[in-house]
Amino acid sequence: MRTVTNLVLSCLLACTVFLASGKVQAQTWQPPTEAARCPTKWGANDQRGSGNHMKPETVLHALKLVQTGEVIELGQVLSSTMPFFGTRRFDVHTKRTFMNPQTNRRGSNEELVVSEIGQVGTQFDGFAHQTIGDSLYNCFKLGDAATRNGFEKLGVENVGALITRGVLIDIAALKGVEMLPDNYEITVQDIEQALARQKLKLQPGDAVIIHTGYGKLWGKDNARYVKASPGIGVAAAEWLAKQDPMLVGADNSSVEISPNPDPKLSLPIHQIMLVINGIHLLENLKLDQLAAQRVQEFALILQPLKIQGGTGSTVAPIALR
Ligand code: UVW
Repeated sequence: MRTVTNLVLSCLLACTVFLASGKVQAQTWQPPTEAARCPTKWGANDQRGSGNHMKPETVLHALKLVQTGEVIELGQVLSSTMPFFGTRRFDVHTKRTFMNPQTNRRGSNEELVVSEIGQVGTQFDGFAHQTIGDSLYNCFKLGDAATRNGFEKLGVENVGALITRGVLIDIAALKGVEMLPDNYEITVQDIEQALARQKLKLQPGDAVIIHTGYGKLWGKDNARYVKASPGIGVAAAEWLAKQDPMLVGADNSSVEISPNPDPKLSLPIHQIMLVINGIHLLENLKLDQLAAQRVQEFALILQPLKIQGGTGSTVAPIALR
């Protein structure tokens, strides 16, 4: 009964919004209530979400795809000249050579990096990264999880190594372009057509990697790269979440279409994936080589930095084939 009431309430909220003008305007998406999304399918108090797919069988299944031994790097180089979202930064201050006084003349070099290390470069989003109001994945409350020293729940240090089958879904190739237009919304039909064209089917636990071509702008037109981007819309995200992946990644800043075509929404796919379904996101991937060589099925390997209580981590994933 409670579920039916929630459904009706969500629908009423989702379907209509009354504007000051008195006109009714369709609203495209509304976050579900806590009762409708918690506990998640992984169980009350679960903090691993799609990371629960990591099992020895998952690793062996992925490694069966390794035929040539070729390693393709999917991480962008970290530098102060990469595109940044908002006030994020990455500054390297080289601490110049310290020459030790001993007779063997051992010189020592190191650097101080000033950065928002969880959320720059090719980055992995953990579940502490996003909320719906004051509520995180599995309805953990911000007030119970967040401290000045990091998150006591859902911290990225708990994710560990992820090794799984990676599937490149090449939407740019499907459309016959090098790069999708800035505000192109990737639809369910696009994904289904691309998979059919590539003769591939998604499996639970996959790393779903979407090639938009937008990564071509990285380091060349940073302003354009962060201003907008083609990516999956709400319908495609909900469809992908039903396929039960370990993560969804792309060669753009936020995986999703940005800004959202509905101006009332701010990055709803972040909420759909991270908060509602507990599926990790992988942003700013370097996919040019995978796409050029048509490597569409491979073993994906990554491990987020063990930042205690962190919301995410810069990462350097690799594809093995
Ligand atoms: C964007 O930068 C748009 O997303 P995130 O906060 O996940 O990095």
